[in-house]
Amino acid sequence: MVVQPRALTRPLALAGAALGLVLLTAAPSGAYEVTALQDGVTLTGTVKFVGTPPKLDPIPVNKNRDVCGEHKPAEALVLSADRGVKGSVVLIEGVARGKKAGSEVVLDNHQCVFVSHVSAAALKERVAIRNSDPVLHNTHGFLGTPTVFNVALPTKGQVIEVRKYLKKPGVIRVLCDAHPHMSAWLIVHDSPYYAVTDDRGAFRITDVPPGTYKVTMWHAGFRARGADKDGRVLYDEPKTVRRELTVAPKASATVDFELK
Ligand SMILES: [Cu+2]
Repeated sequence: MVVQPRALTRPLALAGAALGLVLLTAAPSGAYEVTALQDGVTLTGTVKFVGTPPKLDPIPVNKNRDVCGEHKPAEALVLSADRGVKGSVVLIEGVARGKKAGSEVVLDNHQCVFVSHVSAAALKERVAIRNSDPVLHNTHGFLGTPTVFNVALPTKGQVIEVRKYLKKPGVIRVLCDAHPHMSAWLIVHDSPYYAVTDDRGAFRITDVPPGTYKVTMWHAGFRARGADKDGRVLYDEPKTVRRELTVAPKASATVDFELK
């Protein structure tokens, strides 16, 4: 497949998000249906880093330093002692029917960072943005170049539901218009068959209907490429690795990925 990124009218990181979007929505996406599952299988695996990881500098804070502090750690690449990769997203492609979506996803503005740095949700799953800080955050999501949601959260404890804005699957780049040091990713999938890797680089997807699937691992770009005019750190394009997987009834299944 030849991927033709659109004109780079946004910073490099956003152009990268556009590219990720093209890759992740390539599978046919009919409407997902919830059905009773009899032979659901649990898929587990890990994402491990291979090679020399880049050293990422802390990101300077340029506003509300009294509340936010001076710097925040870069979260584009976070590895465990044995090189498990945190914050990779694993997606089973093309699952037309199966389990119910999970509970809601909350993207929290907490101590002036997004928690979590990487989240995933199924279409129609409840997704909310929260502000846990006593300062204004303005959470702005982009699907490629267009805005998907743009919500001001001036008040501590405020929660705004954004599910209604999530109309198609893809990779949403989440920024804070008030704080250039803040960034996150929200991957919206066409089914509930997704997971985000934990601190050890492990993931688990339950109740997978038996079948043969493509499984995609996505990770945000993590090689720093300077900063834009607002001081926002830019990274290279997101990486995707795709594997084919056959899930047999009443078996367990494993798929491991490498990130380079
Ligand atoms: Cu903010």
